[in-house]
Amino acid sequence: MKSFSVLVAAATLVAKVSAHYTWPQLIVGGVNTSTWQYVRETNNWQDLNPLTDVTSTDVRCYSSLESGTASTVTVAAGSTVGFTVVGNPSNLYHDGVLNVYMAKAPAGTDVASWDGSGDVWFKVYQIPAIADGITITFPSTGLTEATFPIPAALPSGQYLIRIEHIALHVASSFGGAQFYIACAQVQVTNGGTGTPGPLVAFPGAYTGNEPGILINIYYPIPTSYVQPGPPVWPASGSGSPAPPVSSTTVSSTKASSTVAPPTTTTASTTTFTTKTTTSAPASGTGAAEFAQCGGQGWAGATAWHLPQLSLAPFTCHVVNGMIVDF
Ligand SMILES: [Cu+2]
Repeated sequence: MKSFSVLVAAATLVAKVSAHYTWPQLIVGGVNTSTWQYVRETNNWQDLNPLTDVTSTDVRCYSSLESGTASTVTVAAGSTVGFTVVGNPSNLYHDGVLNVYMAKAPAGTDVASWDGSGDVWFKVYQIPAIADGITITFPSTGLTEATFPIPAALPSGQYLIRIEHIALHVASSFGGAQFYIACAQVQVTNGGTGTPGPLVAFPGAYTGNEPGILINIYYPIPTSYVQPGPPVWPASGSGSPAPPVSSTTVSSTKASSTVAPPTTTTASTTTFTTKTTTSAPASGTGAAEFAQCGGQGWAGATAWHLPQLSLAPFTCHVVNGMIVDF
């Protein structure tokens, strides 16, 4: 109980910390470009809050409240680009999954003034969760950036690149999943002759009831995971992490160099602490929202959560020894 008192005291001190994130910088040629230079400034550029309504037009680029002054940068088909995470802390610290979509601006339309409407979006990259029947893990958790190839077969032209991290730590009720979204504007050169697809619309691609969006990732532990959205285009060797069972069929060096999620960019400045004490949930006291973090039923290695006892909208995390993101 002594450690529980310390826990509450620490929580009180930092209860106002907003611990979310966004994607302000495009990575081109291995270099971070300036904040909101090629990425459309998102509504959450200041508060970092997620989008939770997948039927909103903002599920497209999350930029309805901003002025849309981003420039368009030239990138070659087949080259690697990415987005840098900025937040508090600056990494994808929520357990979740990642998708990257692209959409081609209609002929004659400047991508800088295009809204991305219609069935125009195709997926080029994803980092799903991995459920092996015993545990579920989230390879995107902790990344400070997400990089991926522009498909070599992609025709030249102007495109939006839409990245999303779908945080699933409180996704067990409808609307609980948190979408961290941004769109960049690119001019693709040296393109191929492929036909991207399947094509989806935003909003439209998700209802919020998908098994990979409306999901309790803690209890019972999911024995499988279905990544939201269409399959990655092109179908193979395009940047989607290969399931372990099929990795032996991926034999080309090109494929093996592009299928794995980045491993060299995991968070190095943030220490997630595993809860080691156990406290019964408090009831009828002001500590209830903290007591939900008592550790019962959760033994995760990177953070601790108790969504089955969650007092929405409170969730529990320990970052650098402090509790954040209530
Ligand atoms: Cu958050």
